Amino acid sequence: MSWSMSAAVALPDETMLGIVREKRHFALFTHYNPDGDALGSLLGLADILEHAGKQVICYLEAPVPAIYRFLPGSGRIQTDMERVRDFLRSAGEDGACIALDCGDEKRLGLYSEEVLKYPSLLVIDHHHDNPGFGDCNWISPESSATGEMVFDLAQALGFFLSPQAAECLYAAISTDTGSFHYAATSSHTFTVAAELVRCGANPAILANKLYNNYTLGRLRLLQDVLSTLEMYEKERIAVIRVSQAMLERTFTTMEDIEHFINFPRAIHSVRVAVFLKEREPGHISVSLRAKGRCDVSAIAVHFGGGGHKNASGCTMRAEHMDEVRDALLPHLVAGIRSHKKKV
Ligand SMILES: [Mn+2]
Repeated sequence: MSWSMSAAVALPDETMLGIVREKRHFALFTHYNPDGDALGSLLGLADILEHAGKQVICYLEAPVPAIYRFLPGSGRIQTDMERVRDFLRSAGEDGACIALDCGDEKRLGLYSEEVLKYPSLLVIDHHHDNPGFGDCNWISPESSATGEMVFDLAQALGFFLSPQAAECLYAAISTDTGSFHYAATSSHTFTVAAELVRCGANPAILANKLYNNYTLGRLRLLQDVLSTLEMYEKERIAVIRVSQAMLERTFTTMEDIEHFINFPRAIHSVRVAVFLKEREPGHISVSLRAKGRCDVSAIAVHFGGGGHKNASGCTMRAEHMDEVRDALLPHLVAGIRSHKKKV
């Protein structure tokens, strides 16, 4: 056995490095319903670019979810697209847009078409099925999180990493790897995490802010959600659900369900965990999390969604959540069985 460098990861090409080095105005975007990786990579990159002397604007179509408001810089995020338009207009040729953690252009949300039309759009993402919808694309499915890629980008350019940026990127990686548990966690992920800690990210403080942050209402909501647990296929498929009535009863919102899917996924026999969410009556969103090699992104794509092989989602129209479950089950069973045969 020998000491070796970190696992091979795709680094940004010279075109992307050149654009980030030379342009001086950047509008940063991430996906709607942002998670820790979306927000952490957005705010981390904003901080890094500003320390490199650039002007930066960050856009989200809705306010930052409460549990991520502790991230340094979260208060700076614009929800007014007109401000972004002004920024890009005054930047002229010196401006670029960057889409972070967006598996496809639809994930940009309300203004995706407008962002796509912008003459200089960079895409930085780790979703394996990203079509490369930008003018310059860096897609690295080997990376555990977009936050990990932002670190690699900063390092490739020799840009300074402040303690605030380190915190944002550490939060991005910690959340997208399920605290360094998921399959995409590589030796490089730990190398990056170690560097982030060296630059000022505090793992214990961040773990408390990210995971040990429940309100009483949120714990009561978890009680309600776990009481819906259903098991199928010899306890290899677990299904939980959340309804609008549960949110009302516990004075919580959909933001409070973050990470709940890890509970059914934690059952030793479970290969796929399913979370059904009643966004509004007749409008059900689905999260799928696989343990092992069942490809749940293929199932999500079949129903008009997308994501990673072991973490994906889609949205369906149905009167009742039972209908959504019944539509999904045959695909989940087939997914688990097809994998078994290959082994
Ligand atoms: Mn991500």
